[in-house]
Amino acid sequence: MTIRIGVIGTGAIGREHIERITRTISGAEIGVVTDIDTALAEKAASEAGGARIAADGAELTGADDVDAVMVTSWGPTHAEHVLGAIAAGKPVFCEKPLATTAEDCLRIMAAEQAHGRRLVQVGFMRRYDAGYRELKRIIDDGGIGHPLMMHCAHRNRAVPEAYTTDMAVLDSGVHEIDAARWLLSDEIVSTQVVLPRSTSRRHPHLKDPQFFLFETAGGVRIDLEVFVNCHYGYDIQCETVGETGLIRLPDPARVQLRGSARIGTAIDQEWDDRFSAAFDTEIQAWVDSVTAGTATGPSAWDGYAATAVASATVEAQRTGAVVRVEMVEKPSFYA
Ligand code: NAD
Ligand code: ISE
Repeated sequence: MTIRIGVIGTGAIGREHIERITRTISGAEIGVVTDIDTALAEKAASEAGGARIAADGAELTGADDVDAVMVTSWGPTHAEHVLGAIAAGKPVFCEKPLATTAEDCLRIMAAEQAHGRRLVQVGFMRRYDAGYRELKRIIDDGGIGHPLMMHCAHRNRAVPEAYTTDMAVLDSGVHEIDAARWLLSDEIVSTQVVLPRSTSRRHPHLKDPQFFLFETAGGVRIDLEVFVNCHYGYDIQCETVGETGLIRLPDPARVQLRGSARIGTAIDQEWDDRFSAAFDTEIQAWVDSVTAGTATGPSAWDGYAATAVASATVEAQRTGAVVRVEMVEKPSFYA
């Protein structure tokens, strides 16, 4: 059986996912696409081998020739499209964030629970990266004893002028928020922001880099550096210190070059190079789960928790205070 996927939003990541569904993974094809930019929709439709173009997200989610929906539009539009897919009873993969407010995430969770079975997967692809998976396995197996501290860094080479100070957590750091919750099987309960001197290489309105300090319900402390104009490449670090050991996310395997009196390896330049294999695994797992009829990946609860922590962190950026993360109790539906 081939799943016919409808894609809402054919910008950067939408087109990458369309390409991997068309060329790399099995069990699915792109049936329909839509974008408010019709030229982009047309380009994507042709790259997908002649997909149909829907007028908008509402038409696409309700269409008979769409079995499952992929939402890769701008964050503020995600809730509307995910709710549309749930109303149509269709599985939906939504790129991060699930929604830009915790209230919208709660509306999505309520709709999914009313439907009676899980339909939503959120695009936290770190969970499909081989290195992160090994960290998770070792922590779960007790390989470092009880985790005590986690040190993370999220560095982008550069960002466009439209990137704002709050995006350091809403757009970038949200990946580490999800990864930390998942690795530690714990929820983040408080958040704080510390601002070092800013780099001269940023756009003037932006505070960059930033430090975030999180605390989990179990008492683990997590520090996260987000530095989105680090200049040298795309660099993701994660180290967890436990009672009996320490584990560190490996850098991607690269051939070592010796020459000119130096030893060196290449550094990825962009997120889609660093995580291309994880994206392939993620989307294949989603397609397989749609075929099997059982959602398996990061859930609407995970999307809600990440948005709740990220929103509290934006408040911490604004106020300079340590902010408690307000979350509802986890419904048994998401156990
Ligand atoms: P983008 O601006 O390149 O593409 C978004 C597209 O959505 C645009 O073409 C825009 O015209 C279209 N669009 C916006 N609102 C729409 C609507 N209501 N209906 C139809 N089309 C609409 O952005 P992007 O970089 O592709 O990011 C898209 C989403 O993917 C964001 O939520 C972003 O956070 C997420 N993302 C995730 C990762 C990751 O590492 N997992 C990486 C990049 C982007
Ligand atoms: C982007 O939206 C992503 O999700 C990337 O994974 C991240 O590294 C980048 O900082 C974000 O802007």
